[in-house]
Amino acid sequence: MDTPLRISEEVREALAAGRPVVALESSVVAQGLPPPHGLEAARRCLAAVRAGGAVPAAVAILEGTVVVGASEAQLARLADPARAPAKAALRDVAAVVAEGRDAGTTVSATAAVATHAGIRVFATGGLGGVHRIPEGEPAVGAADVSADLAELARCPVCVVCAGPKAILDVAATAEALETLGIPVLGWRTSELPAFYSDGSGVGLEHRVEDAAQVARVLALHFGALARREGVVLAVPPPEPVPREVVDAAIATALVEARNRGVRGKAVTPFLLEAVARATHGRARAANVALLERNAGVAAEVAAALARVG
Ligand code: PSU
Ligand code: MN
Repeated sequence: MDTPLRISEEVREALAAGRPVVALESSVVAQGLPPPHGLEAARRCLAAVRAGGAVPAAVAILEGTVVVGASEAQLARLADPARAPAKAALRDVAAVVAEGRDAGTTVSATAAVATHAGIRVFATGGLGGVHRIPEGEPAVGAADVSADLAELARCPVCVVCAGPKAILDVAATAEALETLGIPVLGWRTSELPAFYSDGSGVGLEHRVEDAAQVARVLALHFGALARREGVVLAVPPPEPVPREVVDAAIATALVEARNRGVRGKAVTPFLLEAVARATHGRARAANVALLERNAGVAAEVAAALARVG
């Protein structure tokens, strides 16, 4: 059987030469942001990685091939809802490939593919995690927990994000990261950011001031200590929306999701869009800005890591 992984020439050459490479996820392009914002975000992320001195390696599934280093044209195709791309978490990858479909890859799938390709740094917007239980609903059965967490626990990559998505139970997600043994570093902050906002009330013990410091921690964690858990680098959003505004919007979005019976992998894109609507686009602008910022910081970290060796 042919390997379904296709690494672009530029990414392959950079990896072979030990030059910095940053993986990018694509579910945010395909499902996380509606047109034209998905493609705009993708373009800005690609440019930010290059400006930071690294080669972007956008991961996507196109006609059943897992592409590492997707081009802008390929990402444009994913951003077109008329083509109905799938949302591929890691568990969906084999089936989507077998079906020959297109898919955006979530954090879990992208972390696994990046690890397979030998890429150590990866940028996204917000991490998936433990979902909230809507008010009035019994806390029975398994909670909705993103596969991002379990997969990150077995992929030695540094995920640069603005913390867990604010639509989640951020404190519970922080606890889950601790249980899984996933280190969390605060980028010039001692508080876990919550995606749209710079604060969550959850303190962070390990604060880093620059990329060289992150690279030293990564070299110790993945190298000297030979750990396989990923590392979260939490970067505060550059255009934060005040927490009261976000919280009110999320409360509305959760009720809307429950009333419409939204379930499974549709929950996260639905909530993000509902929050964007309830904040008159403010949350969406914050989302795109933080994606770009995270891509830029990831490039700096990849460059510093390439220097450490
Ligand atoms: N970051 C964003 N927007 C997104 C996502 C991340 O700014 O839409 C995506 C990521 O791909 C993440 C996914 O893995 O949302 C989580 O989805 P779920 O909660 O269904 O696991
Ligand atoms: Mn889920």
